[in-house]
Amino acid sequence: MKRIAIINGPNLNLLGKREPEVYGSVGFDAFMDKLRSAHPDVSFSYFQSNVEGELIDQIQKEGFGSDGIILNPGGYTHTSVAIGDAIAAVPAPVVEVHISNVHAREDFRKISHVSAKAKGTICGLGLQGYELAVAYLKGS
Ligand code: CA2
Repeated sequence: MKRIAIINGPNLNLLGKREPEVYGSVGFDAFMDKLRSAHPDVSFSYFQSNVEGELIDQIQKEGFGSDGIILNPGGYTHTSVAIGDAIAAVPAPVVEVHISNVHAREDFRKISHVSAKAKGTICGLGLQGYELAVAYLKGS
């Protein structure tokens, strides 16, 4: 069975509770239930943290223990060289996902320290971006 790790960064615990016009109205726990039912052949782990070092620890753990990582680093995308380094250091492919279209927002969101180290990036497609990343990692 494939093991796919989903890792969400800061503030994504607020999904479904705040700013639904930007990030939608579905919380991540409900979304994980849907994902697990749609893919009974995949073992998913889910981790969210607001702490940069905890995200790096999880990337290192899952980067050696899973078949692929779906990572939304939240605001750390635009600031964290260390998260980029962690992605480069692990063998598992990492797909970077953003719920919103970061290129259609403020200029600082156009910079990513993650994209160059990731296998690929999906942004602007809402939670469907995570589903597309699962489809990719299942086939890879
Ligand atoms: O679009 C994305 O997925 C982002 O990674 C989300 C980050 C933002 O800093 C990135 O530029 C793009 C922010 C996450 C905040 O999440 C919230 C969710 C619901 C309510 C409030 C914040």
